[in-house]
Amino acid sequence: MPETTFVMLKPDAVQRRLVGEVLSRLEAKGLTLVGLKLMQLPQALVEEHYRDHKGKHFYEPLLRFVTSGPVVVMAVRGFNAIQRVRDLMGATSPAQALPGTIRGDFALSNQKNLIHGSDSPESAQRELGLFFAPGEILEYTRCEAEWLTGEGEA
Ligand code: 3AN
Repeated sequence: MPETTFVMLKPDAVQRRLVGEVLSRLEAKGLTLVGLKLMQLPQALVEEHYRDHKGKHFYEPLLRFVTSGPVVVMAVRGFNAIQRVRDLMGATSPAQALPGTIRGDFALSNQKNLIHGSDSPESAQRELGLFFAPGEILEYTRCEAEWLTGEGEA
């Protein structure tokens, strides 16, 4: 099913100049970029984004980390995009993230694990709405679409 998911490249990805590397992995997998911004996130937005983690031991440090520098936020579209981005990301912990995944290849800690991707259609919708205004997510047809997808896929 075609889906749009929310992806954030956290401050460590920007500081370590891994934005291009991560973006090219998403593009190489056939996913389509339909929204993109560099942002310095306000505290309130990060609190809302991570509201499910409130009270966990890593919550306050996570807020400090994610507001410590610019992040890149993206809307990424494609067939089963939510799960495909999660597969490309790898496990939360770098100790468990498999080689070949973004975190498996580059992440160094549970906190500084480079990338966030929505984990369900409900969170994708909620998170896209938090970070993108109406009109900032674009619809367009990729010229090579028919060569990268099978019948019934997008
Ligand atoms: P994921 O991003 O893999 O879906 P979540 O949603 O469980 O992981 O956690 C959200 C973010 O909180 C993670 N990306 C990471 O930055 C941070 N985090 C999660 N677990 C830990 C932990 N045990 N210690 C420090 N930070 C953590």
